[in-house]
Amino acid sequence: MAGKDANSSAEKGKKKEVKKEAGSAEGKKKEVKKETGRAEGKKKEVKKETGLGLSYKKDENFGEWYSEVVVNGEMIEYYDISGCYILRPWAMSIWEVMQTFFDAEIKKMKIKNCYFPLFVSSGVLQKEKDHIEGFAPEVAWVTKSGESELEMPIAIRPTSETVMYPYFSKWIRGHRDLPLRLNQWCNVVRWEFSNPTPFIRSREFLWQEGHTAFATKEEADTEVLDILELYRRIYEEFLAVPVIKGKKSEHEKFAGGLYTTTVEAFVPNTGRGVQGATSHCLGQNFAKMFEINFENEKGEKAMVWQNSWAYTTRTIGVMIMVHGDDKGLVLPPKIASVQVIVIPVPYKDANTQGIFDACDATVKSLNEAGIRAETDFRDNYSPGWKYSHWELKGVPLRIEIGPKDLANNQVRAVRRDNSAKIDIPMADLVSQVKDMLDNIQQSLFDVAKQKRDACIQVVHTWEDFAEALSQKKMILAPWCDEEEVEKDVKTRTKGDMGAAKSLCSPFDQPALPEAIKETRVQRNEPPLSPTILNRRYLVDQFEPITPSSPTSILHRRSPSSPISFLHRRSSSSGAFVVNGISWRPPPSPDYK
Ligand code: 87F
Repeated sequence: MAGKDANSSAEKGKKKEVKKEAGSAEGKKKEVKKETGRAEGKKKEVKKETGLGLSYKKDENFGEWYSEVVVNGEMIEYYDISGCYILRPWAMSIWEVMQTFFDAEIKKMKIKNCYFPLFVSSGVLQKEKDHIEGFAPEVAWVTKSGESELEMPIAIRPTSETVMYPYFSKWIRGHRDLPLRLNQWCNVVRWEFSNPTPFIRSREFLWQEGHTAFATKEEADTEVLDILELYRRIYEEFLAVPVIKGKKSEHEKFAGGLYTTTVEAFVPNTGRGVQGATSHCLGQNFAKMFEINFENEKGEKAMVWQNSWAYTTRTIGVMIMVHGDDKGLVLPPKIASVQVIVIPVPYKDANTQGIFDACDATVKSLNEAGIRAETDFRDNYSPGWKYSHWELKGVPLRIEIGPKDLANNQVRAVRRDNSAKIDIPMADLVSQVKDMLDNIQQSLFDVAKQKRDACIQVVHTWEDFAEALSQKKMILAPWCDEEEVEKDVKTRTKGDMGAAKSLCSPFDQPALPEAIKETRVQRNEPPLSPTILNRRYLVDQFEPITPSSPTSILHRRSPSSPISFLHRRSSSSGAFVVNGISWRPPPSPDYK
C-alpha cells in the first residue's frame, strides 16, 4: 500500500490500531465466509426475494461491512494464507484501467518500463541496512528448496532500491547516461503482523515502483511533483476520491530520502486519513551508498540525484471505502469494467424476443460509442435478482427494457449512486448515457469531497485539538515540523483509537494568522506551516485558518525551552495562557 508500502517510518509499531479501522477482515475470515453465502444464513438485511445484499450496514459496522462488500461484490476471495487475497477479475480490471492511464503518462515523460528479479540476496539487502532496519521484521525469506536448506537465505523484495541501485551504479557513467528513468509493474511482499485488510493492508500487493536518477536536484524536484500530480489524477479523476497533496513531516517521511510528497485521502466512516501514494526525492543518500556517480560536463565526478515513487492496489480499497453503500460497491464509471448493464424485463405475454433484440441493439450502440455496456440474458435469474446483483457489484448505470419501453421506443435508466430513474428515448440513447456517466463520476467526487470537507477542523488550542480528534476530525493546525514535537503529540494522544500523526503539510497553504507570524518573528523562531494531523491511518484535514484566529500553535518555543503546545500569547502581558487560563500541560518533564 502506498502508505505503508510507499514508505512511512511511522507505519511501524502502530499495527494494533488498524484493527479498529477498516481492518478486522482477518480472523473474521470464517465469519465473512458464512455471511457471504448469497442465499443462506443471512438473518438481517439480506433481501428475501433475491438472497442478495449485505448483512452489515456501512455506518453501523464498517469493518464487517467492508469485508463483506469486497467478497460479495466479487472483488476479492479470501485465501488460506493470512493477509493474501485473490484479486478477482472485477478488481483486476480496475487496476488495469489505472495501469493503462499511468503507464501511458509516464511513457510521455520518457520513463521506461523494466523488470528486476523478485529475489534479493541478503548481502544486497543489508547494503541498505540503515534504512531497512525498521522494516526488517516484515522481510520474508526463502530458506529451503525442497527439503534442503539453502546455503544463504534469499529475501523476497519488499521494495526494490537494493535490487536496482547496484545496476544504476553500473549503467551510469557519464552525464549522457542521465537521466535514467525506470519503472516496474510488479508485486512486493511485506510480512505484516496485524490486521490484514483486503487492498488496504495485504502481505503481497501489486504496485508500480519508479526509480530515477538525474544530474541535478532541480530535475529530480520537478519529477517528484509531476508524478504526484499523476497520483492526484488517479484518485480524483478516476476513483473520484478527493486527495490532499502535500509534504510529509520529517518524522513521517521515508527515512532513506530527502523529502517525501504524498496524496492523502480520507475515509469519513473511520475518521482517518489514508496515505494514497508517495513520491520521494531521495537526494544523494542512495547515490552515496551505492556509488552512483557520473562524470559531469566539466569532466568532474558527481553524484546523481534520485527519486522513487509508488502507488499500489490500496487505491482500490480506498475507493470502495469512500463510495460503497449498504447495497454494495459503487464504482465510478471511469474505472468500472462494466459501465452500463442492460437487463431485459420480459413479461408473460409480451414480445420477449423483441425485448431481447432491443437489449442487443442498446449494447451495440453503446459499445460503438466507446461505452462499456453488457447485457444480462441469464434466464435462470429474475430481473429483480439481477438488479440486486449488479447493484452489489457497483455498476454505475442500469438500463431496463420491458414491454412498455419497447412499445414507446425508449429505455429506463437507473443510477447506482443515487437511484435516480429516467426514461431515455432510443434516439438520444448514446448522448444521454454519456451525460449520465459523466454526471455520476462528478457527483461521486463532489459528494465525497463534501463529506471530507465537513470533517476538516482548524484548531489553535490543545483542548480543541483533542476534542476534534475524538470527533474523528482531520485537523489543520500550524505546525513546526519537529520530530520531537510530533513524537510528543503521539504520546499525548495515544488511546484506543490510536495516536495522532501528521498527514502532510498541504501544498495549498491557508494563510497563517498574522498574530502567529508576528509572534514567531518576535521570538526569532522559524515560520510555521499549517499541517494536517489525524489519527494514524485515517486522515484529518485542514481548512484555512482565519485571520482572526488566536495565536495558539503546535510548536517548539526555543531550543532551550523545549515545547510549548498550543500556547496563547496574551498581547498585553506577554504571558502564555491557554484559552484565557494558565495552561497546565500533561505531566512531562520536558514541557512547560
Ligand atoms: C518494508 C520492508 C522492507 C517500506 C518496507 O515508497 C523495506 C521497506 O524500504 C521499505 N516498507 N519501505 C520504504 C519504501 C520506499 C519507496 N520504495 C520505492 C517507496 C516508493 C517506491
